[in-house]
Amino acid sequence: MSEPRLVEVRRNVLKQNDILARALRERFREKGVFVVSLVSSPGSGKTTFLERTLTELKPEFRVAALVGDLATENDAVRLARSKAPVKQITTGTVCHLDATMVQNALQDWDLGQFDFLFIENVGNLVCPSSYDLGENLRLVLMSVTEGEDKPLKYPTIFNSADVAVITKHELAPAVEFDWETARRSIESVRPGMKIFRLSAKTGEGMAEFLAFLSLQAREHKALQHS
Ligand SMILES: Nc1nc2c(ncn2[C@@H]2O[C@H](COP(=O)(O)OP(=O)(O)OP(=O)(O)O)[C@@H](O)[C@H]2O)c(=O)[nH]1
Ligand SMILES: [Mg+2]
Repeated sequence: MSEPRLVEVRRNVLKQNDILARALRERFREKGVFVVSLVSSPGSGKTTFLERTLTELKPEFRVAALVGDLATENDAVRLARSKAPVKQITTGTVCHLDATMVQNALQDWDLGQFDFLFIENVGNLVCPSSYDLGENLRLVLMSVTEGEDKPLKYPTIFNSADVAVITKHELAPAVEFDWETARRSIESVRPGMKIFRLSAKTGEGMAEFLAFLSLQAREHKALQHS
């Protein structure tokens, strides 16, 4: 395919995705579910963080999760330990989730039963950035073991997200992670972006994040009823 033709095909695909994502967002609004997606490079700790989030929210909120990977049901099995409803989306060769995959996965779920729906994207710092999934909040995770400059090298994913979460915080001293440099990297691509530092292993920083999330969901609901 020639270059202009490729660009045109890609534009049409993205346009279709945006139309469907808009419909999904409207459906989420009608059903009163707050939808949070997670993007990051492979292995940053999305599933570990999400399993802990589901487990900690579950006594108070009705939660569910979708998780995307090219292959295996491994992450769905891990997330299901929280006892929340979980569905794996296997994308085959595709390096991101899209709105159609999310819509199909939700077909037999009554969204009115949930307060929060989480969507863990395929681990990739490039592909997921262009695909709106109809979510209300997008989190970009970055682990301390990846280095402080990832936001500078992959600005698009940080620009497509609302909040940054620095994971594996308890490992920071071992890998000489420089928090101030990381903060400046994020700030330079996304000024004012809210950043959390936490460890899903030790639980440090989780309470602050969960309080923020509940507040976001409450404010979102209040806005819709005003
Ligand atoms: N020390 C430490 N290890 C962590 C933490 N969070 C995750 N890990 C480890 O990091 C590895 C990858 O974690 P996952 O949760 O599978 O990462 P992921 O982002 O879901 O990976 P993909 O779905 O493959 O992209 C696992 O060995 C986890 O045990 C943390 O807070 N501290
Ligand atoms: Mg995972």
